[in-house]
Amino acid sequence: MTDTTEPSPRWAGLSLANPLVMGIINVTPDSFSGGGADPDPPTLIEAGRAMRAAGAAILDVGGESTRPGAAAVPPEAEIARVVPVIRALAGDGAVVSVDTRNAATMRAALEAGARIVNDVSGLRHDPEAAGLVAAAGCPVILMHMRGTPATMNAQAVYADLLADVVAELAATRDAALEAGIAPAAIALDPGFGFAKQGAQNVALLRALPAFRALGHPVLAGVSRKRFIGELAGEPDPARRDPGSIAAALFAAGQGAAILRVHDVPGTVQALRVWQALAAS
Ligand code: PMM
Repeated sequence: MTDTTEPSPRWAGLSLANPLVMGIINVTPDSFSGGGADPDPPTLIEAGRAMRAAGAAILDVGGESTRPGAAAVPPEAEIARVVPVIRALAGDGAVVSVDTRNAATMRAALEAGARIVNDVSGLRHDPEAAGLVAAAGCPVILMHMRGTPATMNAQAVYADLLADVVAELAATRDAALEAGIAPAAIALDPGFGFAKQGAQNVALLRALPAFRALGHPVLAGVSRKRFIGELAGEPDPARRDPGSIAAALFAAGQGAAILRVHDVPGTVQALRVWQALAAS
């Protein structure tokens, strides 16, 4: 009998046959979402282990808050925050991504065992970042935003929202390719909440297939974001997990390959039930 099944696509060595859950570990005292209120490394390492046990395929470790209006953190401070956590989790065998805009932090994180770079600036913030990722040959997540976390809210004005964001993200991707990064290493992210206001996030989430059409796995990071709070009528970010899970399932239905979330057990359980019900 001929096997007609296509091999499932892979990214970062992970099968994309089913949506992957990425657990958020913020080693910051000031994350907007409340997920990183305690920057104590042993606590965060335990939290990361629990996320992995609950089904997270990737652990995303960041040391700089990117909430609207946040001030930049110097790379030395960022490295001191993330490296102990990355070293411990990667030492367990976890697939760890480092959430940073700084080449020095990327380098230190990769040396500590991180396997993926997640850059909210799409490798545009630090002129050395693209070359570093190309030389490392590691997978990279390129996110769309305008400006910096300090300035992005004022830049959420688009002539044609979807066309503009897709074109700007495609240009970011093209710059990465020109720097020598392999197409298969790249995942793309529309950047929910980054230079986008409430309804713009909803429109982009509904239009996720237009991002998939760029030819890379798509990551959706909607967890606890302000637009979830607006849709749910929930001002407290730490109480937005049910709404975040609803949005994550919707993103999965729109073809998102990776879901970046705070509530790993809740999202994994919801995905399992949704997939079992949808299976024919
Ligand atoms: N959001 C935040 C930080 N890093 N990275 C990617 N790729 N996509 C995102 O949407 C994203 C990110 C901000 O959220 P947090 O403070 O809860 O981590």
